[in-house]
Amino acid sequence: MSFMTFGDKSLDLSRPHVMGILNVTPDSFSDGGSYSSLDDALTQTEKMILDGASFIDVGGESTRPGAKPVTIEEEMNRVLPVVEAIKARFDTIVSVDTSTPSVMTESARLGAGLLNDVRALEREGALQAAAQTGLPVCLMHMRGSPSTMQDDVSYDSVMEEVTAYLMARVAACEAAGIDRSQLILDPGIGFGKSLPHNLTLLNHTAEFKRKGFPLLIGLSRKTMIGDVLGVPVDERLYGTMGANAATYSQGARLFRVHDVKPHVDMLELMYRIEREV
Ligand code: 7PM
Repeated sequence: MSFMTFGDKSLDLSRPHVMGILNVTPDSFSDGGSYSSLDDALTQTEKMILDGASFIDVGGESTRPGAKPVTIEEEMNRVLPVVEAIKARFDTIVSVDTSTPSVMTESARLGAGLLNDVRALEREGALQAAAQTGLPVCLMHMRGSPSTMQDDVSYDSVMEEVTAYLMARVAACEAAGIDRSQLILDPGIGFGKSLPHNLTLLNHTAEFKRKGFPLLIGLSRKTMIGDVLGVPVDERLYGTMGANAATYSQGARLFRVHDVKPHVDMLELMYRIEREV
């Protein structure tokens, strides 16, 4: 029915699922401590799994505006050992936040279950690499590139542009041999959008849902939450949960977050209320 298979595990996408964010960029680790980056990543992973995460999203490229681009070799060195170590120790779905074809190929070989690409497989060779893996893919909308995306943001209609872009990427995936049943869509909150654009996208999640694909929402602790509430990044949990709940009500079922347990609990209530059992 609404099951999707992510490598060695299947999930019922009629219910909510939380994707825990695991950053393996160097600035996300404290150096000089007794923990290695890998130990730190595994400790965080174990906690997120115990808290109820269905996916661990491993990302080795900082998409922060102005961040310096990472080389393919560097991204491979950051991501692949973590994918391998998680799959060796835990029964979970590893999602890989990458736009790099060789990272997709090698991650799949090491047991990753989902390719999560903020560039929607636009990089040279990415469509072919993703198709080769046979894995599901999350296609995200971004206007521009991470270095310039927030520079001057204007849309005639943000809903129309994001929808048209995602449908064009769906078509490109199908042409490359990726079945539409393998695709998840994401409006790309904060990626080349002003606050009103982000609010419009969130208020119209139901329209994306009508396209017939599972939806993933990634807004955890993002600038838009800070812009609305006037709070720093470490005080954005309640706002994040409210915004995620608003999209759950409109059919989103996959939530990419830093704070797993609060979302697992919130979403369980939303699901039970919807089911009345
Ligand atoms: C710096 C800037 C660091 C932006 C991290 C980010 C999404 C994603 C990211 C999303 C999907 C963040 C982002 N965001 N993948 N990867 N959807 N599918 O704030 O919204 O986590 S990275």
